[in-house]
Amino acid sequence: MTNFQQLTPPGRGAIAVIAVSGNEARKIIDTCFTPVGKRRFNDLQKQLTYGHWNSTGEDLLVVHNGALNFEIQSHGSEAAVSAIKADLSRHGAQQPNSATLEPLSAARFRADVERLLCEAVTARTAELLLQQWHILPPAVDRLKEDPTQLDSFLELGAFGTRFHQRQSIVFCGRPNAGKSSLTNAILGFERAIVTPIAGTTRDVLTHHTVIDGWPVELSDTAGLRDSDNQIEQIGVAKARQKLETADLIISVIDATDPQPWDQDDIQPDIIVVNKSDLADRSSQFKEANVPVIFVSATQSTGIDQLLDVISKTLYPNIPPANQPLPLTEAQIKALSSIK
Ligand SMILES: Nc1nc2c(ncn2[C@@H]2O[C@H](COP(=O)(O)OP(=O)(O)OP(=O)(O)O)[C@@H](O)[C@H]2O)c(=O)[nH]1
Ligand SMILES: [Mg+2]
Repeated sequence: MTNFQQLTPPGRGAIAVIAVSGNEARKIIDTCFTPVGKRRFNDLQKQLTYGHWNSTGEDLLVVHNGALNFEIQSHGSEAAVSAIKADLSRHGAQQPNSATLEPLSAARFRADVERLLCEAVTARTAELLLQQWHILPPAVDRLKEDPTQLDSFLELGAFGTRFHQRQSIVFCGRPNAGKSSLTNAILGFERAIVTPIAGTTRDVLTHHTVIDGWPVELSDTAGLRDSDNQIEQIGVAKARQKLETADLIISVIDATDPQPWDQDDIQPDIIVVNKSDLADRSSQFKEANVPVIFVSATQSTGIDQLLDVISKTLYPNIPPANQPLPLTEAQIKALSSIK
C-alpha cells in the first residue's frame, strides 16, 4: 500500500510538504514528476531531485528519505497542494484516515505523528516530531515482534505525550507579591495591570508563549487572601480552579513580606522570591524541597535563571533525539495490549 499525507498545516503557506510512502511511492512520483535534465526520476535515485509537477508545471523538490519514504516539497498555495494530492490519489496512493487504521499498525502511528506535526507550534517540537515520523513506525513493528523492551518504552510516554502539548504554568501568591510584574517580565510586554494596590488582578490572565522551545500557557492569577469583596472572592476561586489543572505551579513570594506562606493546600513546583532588589531572603529558603529562585521582576534580574528552571522542571529527562517515543495516550493504550 502507498500512503500520502500533508505534513505542513492545512491552508496557505510558503511551502507545503507532502509525505509519500509505500511500495508504489517511487513509481507514482515518477509518473507525476519530471526532473530537470534528461533522465527520469526513477533512474536518478538521488536524495534531492529538483523538477516540475507534470499537471501544474510548478517547480518543486522531491526528497528521498530512505527506503520507501519520499517528501514532495512544493509551493504552499492550496491549489498547488490540491493538484498534487489529486494526482497522487488518481495513481493509487491513499490518504490514510487514522481512525480507520488498525490501532497497532505502523501506518496509524505515522498518521498520528503527521497530525501532531500539523499542530506543532514551535520549531523545537516540530523537529522532535519529524524525527519521530522517521523512527516511531519501525520501532512499533519491532516492539510487536519482540515486546521485551515494551515497559521501558511506555515509560518514555511521560515525555513523549507532553512535549508537543502546551503546558499550563500558573503563578500564584499573596496580593502584591509581584505575580503580574513577573508575568510581564517573562512575556516582555505589559500583559497584566500592575499597581501598588493589593488585589489588582481579579481574573485569570492567560497568555501563550514559548520557553526554551516548549509551548506554554502562562496564567497570572488574583492574589490569594480572604476578602469580603465579592469580586475578589470570585477572583480567588478562579485562581484556585486554574491551579487544579496546572502542569506547573509557581508560588511568588514578596521578599519584603514577613508573613510565612499559609496556603498549605497548594504545593508549588517552584518558589520565586520576588523583589530581591529590596530584601535578601536567601538564608530562609535553604530547607525548601523545590527549586527557589530569587528574582526582581521590575529590575529583570533572575528571569533567565527562572526560565531555565521552568524548562528543566517541566522536562527533567529529555530522551536522546534518536529515541522513539509513544506520543499519545491512545498509542500507549494500544501498545499496552501487546503484553
Ligand atoms: N521593588 C520592586 N517592586 C516590585 C517588584 N515586582 C513588583 N513590584 C511592585 O509591587 C507592586 C505589586 O506588583 P504586582 O505585579 O501588581 O503584584 P501582584 O502580585 O500581581 O498583585 P495582585 O494582582 O494585587 O495580587 C507594584 O507596585 C510593583 O511595581 C520587584 O521585583 N521589585
Ligand atoms: Mg496582579
